[in-house]
Amino acid sequence: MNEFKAIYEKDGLGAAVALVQEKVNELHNTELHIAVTGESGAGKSSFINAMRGLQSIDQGAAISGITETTMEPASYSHPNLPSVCFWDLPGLGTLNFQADMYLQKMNFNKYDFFIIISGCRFRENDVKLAKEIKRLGKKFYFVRTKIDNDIRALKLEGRKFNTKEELDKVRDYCVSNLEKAGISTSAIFLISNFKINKFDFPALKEAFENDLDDIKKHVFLLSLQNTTMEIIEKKRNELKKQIWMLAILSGAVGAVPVPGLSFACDLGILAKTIIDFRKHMGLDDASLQRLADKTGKHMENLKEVVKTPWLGEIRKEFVKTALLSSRYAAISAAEVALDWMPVIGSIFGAVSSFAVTYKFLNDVLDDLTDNAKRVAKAAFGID
Ligand SMILES: Nc1nc2c(ncn2[C@@H]2O[C@H](COP(=O)(O)OP(=O)(O)OP(=O)(O)O)[C@@H](O)[C@H]2O)c(=O)[nH]1
Ligand SMILES: [Mg+2]
Repeated sequence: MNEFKAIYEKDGLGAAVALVQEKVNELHNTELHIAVTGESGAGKSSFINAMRGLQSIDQGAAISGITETTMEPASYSHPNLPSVCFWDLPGLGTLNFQADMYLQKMNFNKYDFFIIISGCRFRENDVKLAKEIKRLGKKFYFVRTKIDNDIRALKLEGRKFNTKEELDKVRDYCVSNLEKAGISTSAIFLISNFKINKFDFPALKEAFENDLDDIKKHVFLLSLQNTTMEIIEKKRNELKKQIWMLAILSGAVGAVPVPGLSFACDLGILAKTIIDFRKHMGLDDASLQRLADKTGKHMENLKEVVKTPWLGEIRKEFVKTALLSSRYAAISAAEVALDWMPVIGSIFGAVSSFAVTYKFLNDVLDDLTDNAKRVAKAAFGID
């Protein structure tokens, strides 16, 4: 907003709006590339599917359980957010390269960070790779999959055990293996690819989030599946950050008076925004279907809890009708009550278009968020 104001004062409204458009484009176009490497059978494909909210039987899923002998990185983009891409890299051992040569072949520079996966213990190759990644200035995470198997085995043995203590044992074992091979780190995440809310999976997602810069973090958060209320809230906050910019664009770019509305706005931008928000909140049909498949629920049962008017095709006419409702008829700048409203007011003169669309998009987002929470509750049984 400060930048917007400064440019406005220096170069006028056109330049300031162009800046907003540029920022919005940047948010939409920023790519995130995550490399996943590890020996055959370590759980790379399963991990990539878990992060994309897919099952291995879904269309477009990475095939798991089959030893693939591809020598090239294979890319899997996120079903809702194609700018987020996971790369399945053949293990260093499979290719018999030195770590530096391997990384060069794998187009090292492309990735934002690396995940080194093992289904049992980390070996010399994992360490060689980690050291080279570090030397080249990128980040990596060690992820130990199949922890559910370790816990299940203890149960089958009929032993009494404390899960946390057992996890710590596995962790210590991994740490000491890595130390022996020459790298000291305590950041090892123990996960099950089939239980994305358990063990260290939530901590792993949080580590990614914290290590990314603002824009990449934004994209990463939006790519997460709605498995906890906290994730849904985080998504809401990320989307909220865009609203003032979208309200400016809808009021300023090619804003023509809409017959029946007392102000000019671009209904197309608003309709597109609602469709985007709905997708990010996992409420479009395709997302609901994937969730139903993954959680073994019936699609109808998930749809039952969705009570938003923003279903099906979002037509401009429908957006207009919503804007005409009494709720927005007499909205004032004071109601929007933002610190920077005076700036917007001074720029747009009549603030009505901005204030109404700003409030409107916030209401839509809040409504979609509430629905997303109900769906998560129905799907995962969480509160
Ligand atoms: N129990 C359990 N099984 C897992 C987990 N992750 C993967 N598996 C199983 O381990 C096997 C190998 O998993 P994949 O995801 O195919 O492993 P990959 O690393 O992609 O293997 P390649 O493609 O051959 O390199 C499959 O049968 C998976 O179902 C996990 O976290 N827990
Ligand atoms: Mg695989």
